[in-house]
Formats: sequence, C-alpha cells, structure tokens
Amino acid sequence: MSQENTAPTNGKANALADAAEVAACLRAHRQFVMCAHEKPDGDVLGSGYALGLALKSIGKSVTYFLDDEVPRNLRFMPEWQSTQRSFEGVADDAIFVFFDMSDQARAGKALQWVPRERIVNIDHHLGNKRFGRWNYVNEGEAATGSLVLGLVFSLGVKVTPDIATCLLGTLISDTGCFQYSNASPHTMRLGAALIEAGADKDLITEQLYYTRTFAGQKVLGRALENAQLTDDGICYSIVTQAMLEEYGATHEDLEDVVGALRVVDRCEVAALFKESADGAYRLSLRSRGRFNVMEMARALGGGGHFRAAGATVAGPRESAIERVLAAIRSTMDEKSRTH
Ligand SMILES: [Mn+2]
Repeated sequence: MSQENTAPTNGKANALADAAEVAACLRAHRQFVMCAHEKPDGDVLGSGYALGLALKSIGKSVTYFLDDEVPRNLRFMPEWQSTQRSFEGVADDAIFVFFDMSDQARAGKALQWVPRERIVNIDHHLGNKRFGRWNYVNEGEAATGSLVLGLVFSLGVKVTPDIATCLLGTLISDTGCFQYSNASPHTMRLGAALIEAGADKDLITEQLYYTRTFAGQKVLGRALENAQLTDDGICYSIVTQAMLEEYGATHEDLEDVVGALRVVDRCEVAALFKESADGAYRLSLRSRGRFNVMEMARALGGGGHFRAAGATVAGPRESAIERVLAAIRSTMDEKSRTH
C-alpha cells in the first residue's frame, strides 16, 4: 500500500483536517486507552486494535479496554488477547479513544467518568454528539475503520498485515461482506488496498460469516418456525430466554436471525425480539430499503442506521409487540402519505 500522507476522504471537506488534527493529538500524547461500545462488533474492535498497533509502532503505550468478553467470532483479530477489563496501568494523563459510537453513553457504565478533554471520538454514525475534545466524524464512511486508516496514513505508519486484517475486518463487518448499500466504490478501493497490504480476507469471512455454533443454528430454526408475516410486510419473531436455555445458546448466537427474516420476499421491515434475563426485549430492526428503521428505533428510544437499527423495549411480550408494530407502522404510514 502506498504511504502517501493523505487520508482517504469521502468527499467531506473537513475529514482531512480532522485526521491531521487527531494525528497531531496522537503524536503529542504518550498513552492511549482504546474504548469500545457495548455489544462490541468487528468495526469497533478492529478500529481499536488497528490504531493501537499503529500507535505502538511509534512507541506509544496502548491499553484495549472492554467491559465485556471479546465475542468468539472476533477472536481472530490480532491483539484481541491484550484486551483488558480494568484500567490497570492507565496513567492520569492517558487519552481515551472512543470508536464507532455517536454518544458516550453507548460505551456503557464503565466509561462514563472519562471527561471530554481526554476523549478522541472517531465515528461514522448519523447524529454523532461530538462528545470528545477531538471529533473525527464522517457519516459518509461505511465503517469507523475507514477513518482509522486515514489516521494511520496521517501518522505515517506502515500498514502491516496485522493492521490490514483489523481494518478489513471493520469493513467486512459493517458492509455485510461488501453486500450492503454502504459498500461504495470508495469502500471497495479501501478493501482492495488492505488486501494488497496483506489482510487475511479468507480468515475474516470464514470467522464472521461461515462459523456458527450448533446451538445458535437450532435457535435460528426455531425463530424461523415461529416467525409471523403481516399483510403490510412486517416479518417478526421472538427468541425467548426459555429457547436460549433449551439449546444452551446466548444472544451472541442470534446475529443471523433478523437477517433471515429480512430476506422474506414480502417483507419490508424485519423485527426480532430477543428476551433478556430481566424480562425486557432487545429489538433488532432491518429494512429492505424502502423504510427508515432508524426512525422507528428512535421512536422506541433506540437508534442506528437507515437499514439497521435497534432499541430496548420493556415487557410483557404482548405489549412489547404491540408497541413495536405501532412504531413501525407509524413510520410506514408517514412515508406512504408523503411519497
Ligand atoms: Mn460501525
């Protein structure tokens, strides 16, 4: 990969300036804590590991903090075993880098104490709250990892095969293996450059898309068996705690379920209700492209993207379903009236 001192921008005039400014901050400090959001995915962890590797290569001290286990399917990422659940060894002047979250609250309880003046915020979500002292945000990018690649360039660090694997993992994770509409020519070029730099594409796709637990596949079968399809194109299903217990599955095993509902030909909006131990439901919403599920999720106190969003809704089950279907229909009706 060429080492031009330019950040890969996506038509946003301020992205390059932001990258240079953040790179200056990274050069000026000596210790960094990489911070992930709750329910970590390939984008947030790959971004943290990639920037961590880049910073270590220029002599900086790096801690990867995660108030959770690293999900099994992300344990292919270089550096994952260095992830720690405490702030042990973190000095008072350390800088905290928050990845892939529009709001500090998404980082979970353990990171709410971190003051703005010590935060670098790197993100691609709509409506980012600019909660850091340094905010490197570009909503046009498919993944936060694209922005991290820009920083690696700005730092003048060589993109090693390990850094490339982490960053290709972010792109593959957030684009559904380059299938979603966010996989622009720009994103494909970044992916190609990362493969040229030595990223292990086959390892990433095998781990993210072709490795599932047997328990998870059994629950997927049950969720499809129980799925409902309404006349107005809402395909939904529920995974209860009892189902998870029956097969020994966890919420981590459920990531394919909502996608399997979304592919139904008469489906416009897919909704999966995942019962939590406390009786509330974690809701995942997916759109076939006509309706903005982020609006629906926001009406329920959640958020996300146009085609993929989520929220948490209180039980009991029947009233949760009723409220969610009402929120979905309200957005669908609104669009039908205005288009
Ligand atoms: Mn992301």
